[in-house]
Amino acid sequence: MPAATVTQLLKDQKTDPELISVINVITACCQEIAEQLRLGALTGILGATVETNVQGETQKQLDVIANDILKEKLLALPLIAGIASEEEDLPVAGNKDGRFLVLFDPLDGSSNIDVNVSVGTIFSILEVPEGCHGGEEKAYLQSGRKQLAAGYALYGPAATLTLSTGKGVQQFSLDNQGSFLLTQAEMSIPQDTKEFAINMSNQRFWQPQMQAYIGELVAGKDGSRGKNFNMRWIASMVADVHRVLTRGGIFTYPWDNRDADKPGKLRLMYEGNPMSFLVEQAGGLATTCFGNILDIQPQKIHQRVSVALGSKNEIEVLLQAHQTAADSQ
Ligand code: P6P
Repeated sequence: MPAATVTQLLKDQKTDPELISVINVITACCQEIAEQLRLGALTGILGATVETNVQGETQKQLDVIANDILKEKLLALPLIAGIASEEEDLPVAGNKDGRFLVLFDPLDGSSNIDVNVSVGTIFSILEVPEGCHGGEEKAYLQSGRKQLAAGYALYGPAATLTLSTGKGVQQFSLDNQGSFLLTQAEMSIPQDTKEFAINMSNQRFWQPQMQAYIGELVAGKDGSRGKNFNMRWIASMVADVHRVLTRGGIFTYPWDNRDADKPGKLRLMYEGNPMSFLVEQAGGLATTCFGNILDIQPQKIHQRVSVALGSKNEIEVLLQAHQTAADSQ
């Protein structure tokens, strides 16, 4: 029996046909982005532009190309009321009678492109609230619990699509005819782990309880945990989170003590929320260390969030470290 396509899987799950149409457009965009990436060096589209985005980050040519592919194809769909992107200062209105809002990071981890390390596309789908339209920021300021679907494409040794509409997490692989075919029907995060992902060079900026927790992981058998841990850091959230979804672990980009208004580097609406949706659907936890990420009521479309997500039992150890610190204050 041939492996199911995205459409077949979603139909089997009795997904709203209009939501299937939106996901199919996103999937087609990811296929096109995968092709652009594969040929990048040959077509001269690697490297940076002279522009910076709203985040103050230098835009790679492929950031702009991926963003334009998603923006153009989604806004051409009458079902789309609007889009919001890491690469767009403001939301872009679509059809005034449209039903869906799509938020995306078109090429997450793009600093890795020029060194041929995995990057990805992250997306989140919301319904436009009654009385709102897709050109206004307030339409998008919904908690992560309101997501109808979320997922990412990972452009790695294989191009894969990981997706959830709230009925578990499924993974698809891109075949050589340009179709994503089902390769994992039910992704589930192991509850325990010996692997953690963090950028250790920021250690001096973490809160004391995070420094203590990570210190015990680094201490391994010689510390209170009594077992050795491994560290991984790809500096591409999609790749690090995909490893966690596949074999467990924790991924964290913690609170930064330097700026109370900038609680972390990652963006809530198109990184934190979609990834947290997937992680919870796969049996893991996703927290700021002070509350569930999916419960946050957003205030700004590009607002940042501190993130710790992954294996349930390990996240609970981290949360206990924060609770103990709070109790001692
Ligand atoms: P650092 C990529 O720029 C990104 O937004 C995530 O994909 C990744 O996890 C993180 O930033 C890497 O940040 O500070 O290690 O370069």
